[in-house]
Amino acid sequence: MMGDWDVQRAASTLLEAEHTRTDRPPITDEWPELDLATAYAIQDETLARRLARGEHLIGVKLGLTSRAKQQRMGISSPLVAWLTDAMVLPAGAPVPQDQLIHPRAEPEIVFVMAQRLAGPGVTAATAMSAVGAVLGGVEIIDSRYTDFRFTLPDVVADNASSGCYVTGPVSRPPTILDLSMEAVVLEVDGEVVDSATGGAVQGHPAEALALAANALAERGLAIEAGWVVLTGGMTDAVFAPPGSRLAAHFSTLGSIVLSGG
Ligand code: OOG
Ligand code: MG
Repeated sequence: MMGDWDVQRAASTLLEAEHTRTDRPPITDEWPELDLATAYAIQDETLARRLARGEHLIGVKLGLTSRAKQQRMGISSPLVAWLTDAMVLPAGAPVPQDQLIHPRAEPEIVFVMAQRLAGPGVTAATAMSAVGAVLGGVEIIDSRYTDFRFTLPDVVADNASSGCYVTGPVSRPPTILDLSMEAVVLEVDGEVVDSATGGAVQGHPAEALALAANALAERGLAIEAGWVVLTGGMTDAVFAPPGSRLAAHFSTLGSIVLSGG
């Protein structure tokens, strides 16, 4: 059985699970030798297939950049994954439950790039100088794996549990904010369930951006001008069931209110 797995089959399996909204066991249960380089090849193959069906590449997302996320998932290493235009949730739209398996919501700091950013050797300071705007965001993650149980290669192959994301109403130039101090309070049905500051994300979200640029450079890639970068969940993710009402209140980047559908 396990000898049957390869990049093509894994990509087909994950995209099919997404399309049919059917969760499944981690691929490494059957393919324990799956390594990180092969997992990124699977991620890239799923991107190629998304683009072949007409989606457009619009940026990257980081995953597992905060201790809250790393502890929950039991994985201490950050990762990068792809964003396409099909993953954009318009402001005010409910969580698209009919397209997702078991969505969870997490607040993130979002960058829009003014300039191309290519590693290696990118620091937080050089990363920040390539940013055009900063926004608050909420990512709706949706693992294809049952109960969000996975290893690092599994979640890399699964495009870091990508679902969709919404950005907030306020866009600021990066220079006027101390992003390590930017706070977010996460509410479900009017009750505060979690809070964090930007410092939770690798000490500063710009560190996460630098990390992404340097990680992509190892694969001969760069962060392009105009791209969106989700820097990773600041808090643990919360379930977003139908009928719930989620809110992420940022200290200077405004509030995002989201109906669970
Ligand atoms: C992996 C996705 C991680 C983040 O911001 O940490 C991610 C997961 O938690 O399922 O998007
Ligand atoms: Mg995320």
